[in-house]
Amino acid sequence: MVVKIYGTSRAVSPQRVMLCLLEKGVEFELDHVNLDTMEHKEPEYLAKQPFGKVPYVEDGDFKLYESRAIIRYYAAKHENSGPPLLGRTLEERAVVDQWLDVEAITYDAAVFPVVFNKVILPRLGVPGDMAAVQSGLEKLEKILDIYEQRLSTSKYLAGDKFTLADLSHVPATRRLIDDANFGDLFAKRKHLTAWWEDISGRPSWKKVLELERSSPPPL
Ligand SMILES: N[C@@H](CCC(=O)N[C@@H](CS)C(=O)NCC(=O)O)C(=O)O
Repeated sequence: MVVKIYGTSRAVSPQRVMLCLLEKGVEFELDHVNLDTMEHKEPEYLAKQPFGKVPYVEDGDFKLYESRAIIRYYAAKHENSGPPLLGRTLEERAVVDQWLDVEAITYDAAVFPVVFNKVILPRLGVPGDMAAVQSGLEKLEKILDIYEQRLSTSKYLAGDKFTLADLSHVPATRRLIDDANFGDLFAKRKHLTAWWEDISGRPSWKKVLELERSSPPPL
């Protein structure tokens, strides 16, 4: 059964799901949802994803939204193919969950206003709120100091293996570094830099970038 992902290969949250499926070797197809024409707020799409966000997936009769719930599901469903993205023991899994929550609740909350105001709004011809960018950057400095400390004693966030905890960071971090041009935040922290080079160098992420390049413009 081919997994159907509703969304766009240019958006961060669908990219998180594609990245996980590529790591696991799960076949998927993208059903393009045009965010520019607000297709995600149309009744037909809201009937699938009532919050009007992408991604939303259909896997036969099974339907799911929220990108982190989706990656947890597929990492568990395909635990024995591809890399073990959840951890093996109860404790390893708990640490993966801890860092997944840090990503969702703390990291993303700081990165999002930076990328939204510095990149997304200006692309739409709307001036971004530079105070929100500044505030996000100040929060990120503190957050990334903690990451640097963690990564000085651990190759990956949840231990010595690449897991969902690392994977979940990739799409938004790429926007922060490459699109918003805040690579300095990483460059000045050597362990963070090594981690980013490692996780963004994985073939799965290169494939997501290829899919992004071949997707219908814009967003
Ligand atoms: N927590 C949700 C966030 C989904 C989300 O915000 N998706 C963005 C694209 S990355 C979106 O749909 N934006 C359009 C909108 O919010 O109107 C998830 O992880 O799936």
